[in-house]
Amino acid sequence: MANIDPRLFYEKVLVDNGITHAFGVPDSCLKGLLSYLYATRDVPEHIVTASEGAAVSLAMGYYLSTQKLAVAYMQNSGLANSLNPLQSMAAKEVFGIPMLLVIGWRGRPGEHDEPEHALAGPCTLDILTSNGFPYEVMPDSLPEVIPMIARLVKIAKEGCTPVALVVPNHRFAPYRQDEMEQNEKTGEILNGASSKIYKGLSRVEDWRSAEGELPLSRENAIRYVLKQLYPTDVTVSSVGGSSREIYMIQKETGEDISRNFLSIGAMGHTYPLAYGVQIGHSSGRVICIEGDGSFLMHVSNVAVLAAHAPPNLIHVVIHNRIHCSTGCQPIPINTENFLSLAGSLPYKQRFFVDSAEGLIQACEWAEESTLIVVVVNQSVRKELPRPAEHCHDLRDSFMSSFIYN
Ligand SMILES: Cc1ncc(C[n+]2csc(CCOP(=O)(O)OP(=O)(O)O)c2C)c(N)n1
Repeated sequence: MANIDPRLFYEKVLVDNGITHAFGVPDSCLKGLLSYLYATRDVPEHIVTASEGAAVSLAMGYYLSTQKLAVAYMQNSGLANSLNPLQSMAAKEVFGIPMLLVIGWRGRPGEHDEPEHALAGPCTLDILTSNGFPYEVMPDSLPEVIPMIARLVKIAKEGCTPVALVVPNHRFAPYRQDEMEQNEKTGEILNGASSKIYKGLSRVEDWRSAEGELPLSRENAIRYVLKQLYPTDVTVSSVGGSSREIYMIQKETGEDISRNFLSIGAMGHTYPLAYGVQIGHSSGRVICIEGDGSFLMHVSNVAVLAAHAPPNLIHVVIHNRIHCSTGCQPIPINTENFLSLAGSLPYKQRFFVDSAEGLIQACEWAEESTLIVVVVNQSVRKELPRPAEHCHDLRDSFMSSFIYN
């Protein structure tokens, strides 16, 4: 019962196995460990996300640019929230990204718990099994945990797969020195969101450059963004048309696709993924290119991450007002509300543009954590190619863009 010292767990179990970064949504079974992380680790070593999918996406992006495993932690009730990026991106059947899931196990069979855990608790191990994610249940002594994590990390690396440590209640001892330091850290994050507005390009009411038809299509907007890239930049793009257009344009122009990560799955998790890539990519910029439907799906994660995003992370959101890739169904929010929402997020710079000139200007002016919303028309080609390469090859060629220590 409550045996394992969180500091020793971090140092002897995680760090000794090469894991220094942890992202996630808090859970009471993990309380001791999380109090330790709050008190001793800053962004980006420790990032609290708005949902569990973002934690998985951060761990994925971080692995791509560092070749290192990160922890994605969560309560088992949040495992469902993380399944989309786990199944559609990280699984060995797709991109094959190793990471260590640390899952608090509420509602464990045989233990009394609250009613909301009555179904999720008994299903937890089955969910991991049915998804093929190897797991172990955490014992209550450090000497047993140390070889267990070494085993899991080996399986993760060799099998290119997420693995899980399932943590029953009362495994971690409390972390004693936490309270004051924890408050200080929270203050830092909340206060970190000062914003800088460029007149004429970023106010909601100023985004139109001229009356009439919107001049840019999604494809043209992407073409202009790609033209603004420096050789050291990489892109991370969202599911559907944006990624397929990037693929098409790079193939057409004979450009190397390896500096573009095409997220073929996990709608809504593009920005956390790009954020994770950025952690290991200080020598250039990371341009995240995302459709408005994807942006909207998990915008709370953007709200959390944009406040402390570094200057080299630029988020380009393409606002065509539809889910174009699935048959042009309208996104359920009008442009005014969409821009108000985007404008309220804690990036340091925000630009709303609808023309090539505006887009080029915004890319040039982006020098801090930046959002560029490009408002485009709805014209698209009838056919767009899909990547012909296997996802593992796309992953490996993207990973070859980074210098690993
Ligand atoms: C979790 C999830 N739900 C639904 C889909 C199906 N889907 C694929 S692309 C897409 C539309 C994306 O819209 P948006 O991000 O605006 O990009 P657009 O296609 O308009 O360029 C949808 C709904 C999905 N891939 N993943």
